[in-house]
Amino acid sequence: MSPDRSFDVSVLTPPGRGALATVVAAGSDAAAALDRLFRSAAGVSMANVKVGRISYGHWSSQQGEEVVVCRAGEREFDIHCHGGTAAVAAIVESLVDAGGKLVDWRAWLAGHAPDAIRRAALEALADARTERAAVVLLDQLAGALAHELQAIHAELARGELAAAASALRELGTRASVGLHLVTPFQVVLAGRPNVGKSSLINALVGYQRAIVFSEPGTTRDVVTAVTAIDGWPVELSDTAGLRETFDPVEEAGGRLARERLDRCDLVVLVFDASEASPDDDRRLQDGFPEALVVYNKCDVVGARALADTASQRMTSAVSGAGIKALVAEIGRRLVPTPPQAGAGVPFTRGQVDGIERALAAVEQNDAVLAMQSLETLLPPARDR
Ligand SMILES: Nc1nc2c(ncn2[C@@H]2O[C@H](COP(=O)(O)OP(=O)(O)OP(=O)(O)O)[C@@H](O)[C@H]2O)c(=O)[nH]1
Ligand SMILES: [Mg+2]
Repeated sequence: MSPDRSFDVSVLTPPGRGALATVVAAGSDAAAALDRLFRSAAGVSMANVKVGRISYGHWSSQQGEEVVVCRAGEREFDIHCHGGTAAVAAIVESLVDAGGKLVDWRAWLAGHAPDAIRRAALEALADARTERAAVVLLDQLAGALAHELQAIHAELARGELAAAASALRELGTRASVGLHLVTPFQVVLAGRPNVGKSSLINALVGYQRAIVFSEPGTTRDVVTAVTAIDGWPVELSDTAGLRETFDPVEEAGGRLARERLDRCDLVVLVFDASEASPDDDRRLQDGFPEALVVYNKCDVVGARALADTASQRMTSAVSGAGIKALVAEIGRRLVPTPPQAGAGVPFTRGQVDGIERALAAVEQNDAVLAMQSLETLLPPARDR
């Protein structure tokens, strides 16, 4: 809480439409301010409400605004009012007029979340893009990562370095999914012009995101669409066809495509099954040995009939054949081993770096340094 004011005010629910909103008032003078602004139906003073109990009543500055106030802590009150903007704005304004200091919710969290991991989990939850991502973050809010880190810390204290190293490595394997709970995985569709990249991205997201045309060189800019694959957030990028060209715009598109390809999590290389161009295909494949290869237009009469394997899929963006299997394969490539329910998952760069530093120290037989690295992530010993 800011030292120069008697209490802080923050809006805990996101802006925009909603049935309910929550405004928090916390600090030594919060109860007194609420007694001036809130008319409890039971006529009780907020100073006499037990922690954890609620009071129903009216907000005095807002004719007819019914609110429920919960005493969330000794000096902390949650005011549950109508959602939208007007009721929230009026309640915040009256609290500020009564001496409160309005603070942004992230700043509020920084001052009030019990520890760094839970604060980061709450922040990430506000930006979680899918239910599956939120479930993993809720596990971390409930202490999954903190418990695993504490267990490793205890192993180090007992000198069980091999067990600690293996547990740190296991946590490290979950970093990739953890870092993509808020920031989507980047999947880029690339290939020669006219093979059906834009048609495929449309088939993958289920609507007409990108322009499809029978002439090669249609897509110039990078066209993106955010979707969920197997419950994980994924940004698909459709790119300009890769070929030698004298058209400066198409050339610029090719450059943008290559930039995307350099920093993505998965390349999906699209080839045309109805056209034989094995030399070009091989050259592209050599450039992206890790890519998932897709032979599209398998519906065309006389198209190559190739084996459908984990590294090579047959699709038709027109008939939809193979699209489901392609989606499943992309999901498997991005998250080969999804974390079990309740597993600790590092989900910020700082957590992943701390775990990597601890592992490097253990590998140098330096248990003390490894423990110090973990302590930077854990709550202070007295709160554990
Ligand atoms: N028969 C058939 N035609 C397809 C399929 N996928 C795409 N096409 C057609 O192929 C042509 C090119 O499709 P696009 O999706 O624009 O291809 P692209 O790879 O994005 O092309 P550029 O943007 O020029 O690089 C269009 O006429 C599509 O209708 C498919 O699976 N089967
Ligand atoms: Mg295209």
